[in-house]
Amino acid sequence: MFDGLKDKLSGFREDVEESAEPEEDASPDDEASPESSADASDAPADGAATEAGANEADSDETDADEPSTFQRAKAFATGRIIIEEEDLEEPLWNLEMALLESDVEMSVAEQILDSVRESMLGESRKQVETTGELVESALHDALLDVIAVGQFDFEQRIAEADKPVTIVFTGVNGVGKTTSIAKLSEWLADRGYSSVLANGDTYRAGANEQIREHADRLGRDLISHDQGGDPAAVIYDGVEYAEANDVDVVLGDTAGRLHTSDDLMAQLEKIDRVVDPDMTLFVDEAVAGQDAVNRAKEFNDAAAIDGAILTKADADSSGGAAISVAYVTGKPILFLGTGQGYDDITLFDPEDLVESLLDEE
Ligand SMILES: Nc1nc2c(ncn2[C@@H]2O[C@H](COP(=O)(O)OP(=O)(O)OP(=O)(O)O)[C@@H](O)[C@H]2O)c(=O)[nH]1
Ligand SMILES: [Mg+2]
Repeated sequence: MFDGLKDKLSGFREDVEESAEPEEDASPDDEASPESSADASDAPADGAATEAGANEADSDETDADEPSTFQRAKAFATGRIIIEEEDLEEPLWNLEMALLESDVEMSVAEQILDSVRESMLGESRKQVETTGELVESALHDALLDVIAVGQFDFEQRIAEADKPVTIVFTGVNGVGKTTSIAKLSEWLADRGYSSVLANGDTYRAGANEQIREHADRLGRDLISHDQGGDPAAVIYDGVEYAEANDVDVVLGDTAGRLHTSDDLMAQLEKIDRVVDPDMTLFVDEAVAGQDAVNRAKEFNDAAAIDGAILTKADADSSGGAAISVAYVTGKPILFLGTGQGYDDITLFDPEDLVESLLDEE
């Protein structure tokens, strides 16, 4: 999962290490040991002079903000590294390219770059024990900031909500909505919550049979109407059924649609009006990368979503959608689909994702 992106992030660390660590000839051994040399303070500042030299009036070339070669060499001798803006220029450029190639959305890539730059340079130029550690913590924080946008505790929300909790699933065709409903029903059962499936996909031939198969296999009840019926009415019936039978959660499926198909989007509005669901979850496939990010934004604009499920993460190496969706929509990714089995669903944990992306192994 997300291996391509992982490799690219570790490329950034190597880039910075390469450009930040002093060249051989800048090591203190090659300088005339300036720290202890009495002569050094008398020597005219030549742009790479001693600390004393740098304080003298003739210090035009030793910009107070710029660490001198001596400072860098001294830092190096004590096992520390000074990161300069110019050290980051090329690595940051490469990082930006890597993120964009991995389908990270442009504004998200820029945000990551800005915060990496800021935390690596700080208010003053930073001295760090190792460049690798600095890169790691800068990337960690930058990624977490964008990935964790809007996160809330899904299980806690289910636990605290009045029952039944109604959740409607939307998205384009074939991304895994119905499969995710079946998986989520199982996920909820594992945590002690009962659920009923309601098939609001009255559009596609065979949709009833498909979800019926899942319901039978899982031993769940299914509410469905004939093909061509009103999706809002089916989900409404699902809610009534849940109320009458003390079922905790109603999982309402819908037909795949494009945000541009007006009549189908109008159906979603009707579901909103008639059922007033507690949550609308947008489902898309991680492998769709940038397309998934754009669709999440479009769906959220057309009919506000509360969160997203990214399916087929098991087949995605880019990771761009997983990184971008929350930042772009302001709504969190709540689950990752990681395979075709009922257990192949994982609660999305931004911290876990960041750690696995930065994991060296
Ligand atoms: N590898 C993998 N396959 C998945 C995952 N989730 C769903 N699938 C597969 O994706 C295909 C489509 O899944 P569906 O659940 O039918 O998708 P849908 O969004 O309901 O499709 P429509 O109802 O036609 O719009 C099926 O073959 C699923 O097994 C996942 O997390 N990983
Ligand atoms: Mg379906």
